[in-house]
Amino acid sequence: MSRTRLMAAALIVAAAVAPASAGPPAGAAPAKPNVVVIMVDDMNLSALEYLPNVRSLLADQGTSFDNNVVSYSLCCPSRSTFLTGQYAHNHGVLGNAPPDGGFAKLRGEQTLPVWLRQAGYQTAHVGKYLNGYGTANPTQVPPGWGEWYGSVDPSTYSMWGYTVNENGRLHTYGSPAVEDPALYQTDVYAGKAIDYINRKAPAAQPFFLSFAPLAPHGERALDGVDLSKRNPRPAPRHRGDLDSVTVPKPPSYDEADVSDKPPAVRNRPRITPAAEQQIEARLKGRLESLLAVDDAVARIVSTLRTAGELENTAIVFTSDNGWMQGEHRIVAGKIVPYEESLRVPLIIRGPGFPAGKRVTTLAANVDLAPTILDVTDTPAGLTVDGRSLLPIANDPGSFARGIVIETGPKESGTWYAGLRTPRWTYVEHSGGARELYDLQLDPYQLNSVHNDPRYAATRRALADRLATLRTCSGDVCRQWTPVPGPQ
Ligand SMILES: [Ca+2]
Ligand SMILES: [Ca+2]
Repeated sequence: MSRTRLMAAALIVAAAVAPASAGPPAGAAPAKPNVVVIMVDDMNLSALEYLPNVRSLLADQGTSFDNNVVSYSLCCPSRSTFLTGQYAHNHGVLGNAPPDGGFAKLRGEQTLPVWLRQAGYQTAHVGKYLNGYGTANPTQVPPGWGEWYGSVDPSTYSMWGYTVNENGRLHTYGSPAVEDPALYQTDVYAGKAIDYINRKAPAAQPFFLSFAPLAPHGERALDGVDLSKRNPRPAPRHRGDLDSVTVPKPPSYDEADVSDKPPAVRNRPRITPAAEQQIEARLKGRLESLLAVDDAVARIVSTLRTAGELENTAIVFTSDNGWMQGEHRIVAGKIVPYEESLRVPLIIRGPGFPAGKRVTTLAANVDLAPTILDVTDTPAGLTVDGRSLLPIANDPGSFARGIVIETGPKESGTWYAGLRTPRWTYVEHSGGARELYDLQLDPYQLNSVHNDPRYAATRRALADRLATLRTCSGDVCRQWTPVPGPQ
């Protein structure tokens, strides 16, 4: 028998056993929703106002978690929390680089894409993954990803000249110094995301797409160079669009009295005009780079709509950590236990998330995986520390909880562990410094009350809760006993 006739015979057999219709049988559960996670890098909450598509297509059509924090405000630990639903003290990725952290530190066999794939999802990742990815083996595809377009470090940190592992084959887009509009990182990634959606939408099988552009994170090669240059560089079409922005100056900007703060802040100089210029230059690069992300959001939503998948797709928009720009005299950076570093946007549009709703209930990045698992009816492969935000989106209530805020490892010499609750930020620093802010009375964290006798009972109670929660796992992380206010 010829090969063609063999195949024809096989097709006849397959047709005989296949059901007459591809649709679900009557009474079957509705198709599982697709999930698209858009995770930007180092975006602080205040940048949201510059992203009209994120606001109109995601926030207005979905649920905004306005009080959302990350537990460890640094790329690799935070992204590992997204992938596991665990605090850093459980997933063990305690930094961006070996030996404490980095790509190699995460146990990839137990992560969200693995669980979703086991539950019948098609999966894909586009863009930045865990720090250090590709340095040891640039063609490696981490477990769980059916399609893989991961940027290889350190080229990840360049808007041009980045190398992408495309399902095992390396492709470099342009070169760092040539600003070819067609090869701008965010746009190229968006093209891959859209192509994936278009290819996967017709299938009955749902998909999980992780989309992770570098913006608004700085480009490594530009750090410390000519301040007239944007860092990161925006797409050429957006350069200058936000040239008129000025540095926001909340009451915590260039904090005048830092006597309440630990030495790391107390020893910082006031912000000079030159430092303010640096902050402003960085701000323009950051915000203008985000405009391409905003365009990508519009393209992704439009593609889902055209494909008929928009109403059955949960779209998550968030950042791995926040960003300081002059608050408490910190000119640039993250990792610190202050609101601008801890708080990031979290918007979820999709089935079960009410349109235009704003939720002030405390949420955190440990909730991302539990929420996605809930939405997709998928079991976790390990003990998660967060909780699903799906019920909270529908019935926020005002339940109290304490989110662990932490850095590490303890061996590093400089670390902190603390709690962020709806009302309090309490921090225990290595070296003995303490901070306690009453966010209800002092939302800008101008006056740490850790030594104020009226707050002694509050501080004792928070220290007691932290002693349990700093090593918590699973249910223990979700338990909370109320803390007394000032006496
Ligand atoms: Ca980051
Ligand atoms: Ca102060």
